[in-house]
Amino acid sequence: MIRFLTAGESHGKALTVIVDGFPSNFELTTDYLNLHLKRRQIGYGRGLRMKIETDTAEILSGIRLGKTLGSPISMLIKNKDWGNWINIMSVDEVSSKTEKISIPRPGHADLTGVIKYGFDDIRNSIERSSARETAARVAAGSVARSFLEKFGIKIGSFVESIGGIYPGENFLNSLLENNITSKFDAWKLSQKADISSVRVLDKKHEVKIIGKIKTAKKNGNTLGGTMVTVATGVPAGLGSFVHYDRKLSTSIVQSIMSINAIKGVEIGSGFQSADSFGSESHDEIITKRGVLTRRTNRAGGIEGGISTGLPIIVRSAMKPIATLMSPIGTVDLSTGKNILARRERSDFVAVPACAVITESMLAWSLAEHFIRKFGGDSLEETLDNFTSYTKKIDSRIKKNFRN
Ligand code: EPS
Repeated sequence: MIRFLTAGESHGKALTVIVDGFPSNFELTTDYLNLHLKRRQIGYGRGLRMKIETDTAEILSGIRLGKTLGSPISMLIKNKDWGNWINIMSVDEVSSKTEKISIPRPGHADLTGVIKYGFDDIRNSIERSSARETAARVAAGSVARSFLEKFGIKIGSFVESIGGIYPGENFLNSLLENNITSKFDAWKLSQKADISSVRVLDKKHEVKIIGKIKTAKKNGNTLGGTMVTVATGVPAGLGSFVHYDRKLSTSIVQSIMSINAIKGVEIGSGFQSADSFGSESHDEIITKRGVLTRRTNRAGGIEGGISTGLPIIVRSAMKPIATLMSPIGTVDLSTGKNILARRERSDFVAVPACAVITESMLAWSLAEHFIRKFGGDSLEETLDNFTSYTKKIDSRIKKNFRN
């Protein structure tokens, strides 16, 4: 089984992550990790912190001469901003007084954190609950992603809406209503989205969204949005229906839901399918050039918790960032009195960056099920297992049913 563990506070010295369980001999470069870390920093509407940081991963172990060793891969991402927080974030006690925060922001982990951990300073909640931690997740997810690419599995995403502004023509509908298996490479989708400052696919849509973000900023407000994350080249047969925790869908939804500020995740046509007739929500099974496939992909590439071989389509909703420059009401824990919430440097919108994080988390879930199915200690062994399985899918069905 693969696993990863991140550590680090938002304004501490660095984030660290250990990734374990991947086979040896697959290529992984620092440049590849840094490309995705950089993508996580992008987007119109982000705050000042992203101007300070240039996130790069230093690989400390697990890779030699550009290839994985099969041993744990550990990585370090320095927080440049730590230089401004040395006293406040000191590991050892300091003689200078550090200001204690007693005013929780609604919507953040400020209050739940102090209740749960018995803190006397909200700073202790803020640090680890910050979305800064997702930089470490992108590093981990990029290891998974690089591995999956060796098998032709590609991942991409785009922003579907910000602040309730949707595109005139929603590409999500084409993904759900067509079978685009062979032609489509999800990474190309990301490359197109990355050109836009809010990671949408259409210029007119971008202009409208930027207008709305400007209004939010002017009013000291924040916005959320929805994202679509796609994986192509995923073979049929990942996941299982035999147990709740073996379903591919279970793992994907958990992974995406774990990202800061995510409040909704659906696979395929999700909530919309609840409003449709069965005949409108399922994907007819057909043969294309002698191969079994589906006419549409409303299931989002998963049936019965198992991948169908069609693109995996995940849609997720991010709530607006909790820190408001024109704050809403809260209670000062030191006085018990009603007061407006504290301002803390933050982003106005982080949906474009969040979409990049969903790519990493989707990669992780797919790699988890991929390695569970195909195993192998080296890339060559995994490739052998993968090829022998995928090559025979159709002939096996014919043999089982037609003899
Ligand atoms: C983030 C770093 C944080 C925030 C943001 C994401 O940095 P700072 O707190 O120093 O400004 O910009 O986190 C939040 C919006 C949040 O609510 O936690 C990052 O690296 O992505």
